[in-house]
Amino acid sequence: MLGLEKSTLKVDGMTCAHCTTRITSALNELEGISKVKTNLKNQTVTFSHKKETDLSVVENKLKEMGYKITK
Ligand SMILES: [Cu+2]
Repeated sequence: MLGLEKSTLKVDGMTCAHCTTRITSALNELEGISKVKTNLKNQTVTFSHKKETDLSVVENKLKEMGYKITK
């Protein structure tokens, strides 16, 4: 889709397939966040969003779920 940006966050504490499934569905529910993909090996989460989307909603959601953003 036009005008979408892609961001990747490094997430600490993502240890198994259960975590990745949980994170993927939780972030996909967030307003303005789409195409969430997790990479367990690299401990990253990648997603698409509009330029103006405030990414702190993603960071806060992950923190709330007990994960840490390491950048
Ligand atoms: Cu897990």
